[in-house]
Amino acid sequence: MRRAVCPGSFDPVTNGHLDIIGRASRLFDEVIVGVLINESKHGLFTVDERIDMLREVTAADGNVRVESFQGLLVDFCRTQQAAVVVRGLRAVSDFDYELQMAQMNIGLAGVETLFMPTSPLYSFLSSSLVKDVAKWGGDVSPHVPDVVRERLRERLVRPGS
Ligand code: COD
Repeated sequence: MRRAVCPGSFDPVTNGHLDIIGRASRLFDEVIVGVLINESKHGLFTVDERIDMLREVTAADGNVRVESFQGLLVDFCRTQQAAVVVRGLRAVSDFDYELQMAQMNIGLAGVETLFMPTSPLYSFLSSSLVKDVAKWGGDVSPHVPDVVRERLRERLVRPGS
């Protein structure tokens, strides 16, 4: 079985992430979305909340599974029996960091990285920007699924606003 891992923080999942996950799911028999548990970085959503949202919005893709992981990505790939990592590239600015990670991962464990170009619709989109826009009451509905927009509203609504 050809399996790939789509790893990330997904704090929260955006339409840009979903575009990459959906396209990967058409190339591989199974895609495992790996949500990093990062104890040194406090996110807006807990890992369990991110997983809930991801599971809900990928439920229609029959071959996508969502799991959390801690530690090295290559170790997670080994436990999932996946030899490939899929990463989205938005711009040249993503490339330096992504190349370093890809080369480290192949050196550590022979795990290959497949880079997928973002859809032009989402090339500017990131979880951080979405959170910032939502925090100040901007409309994020073109950028995230409805369930995420609603969770952002609940989490970021300010008393009196
Ligand atoms: N369009 C297309 N792709 C997008 C978009 C968009 N608008 N937005 C995000 N993406 C892609 C990203 O490029 C990435 O491929 C994926 O979606 C997830 O993005 P993020 O931002 O949620 O995830 P990151 O970049 O924070 O994930 C970093 C990892 C968790 C993969 C990394 O820190 C890691 O592997 N950590 C584990 C420890 C480890 O192994 N360290 C050594 C690495 S060499």
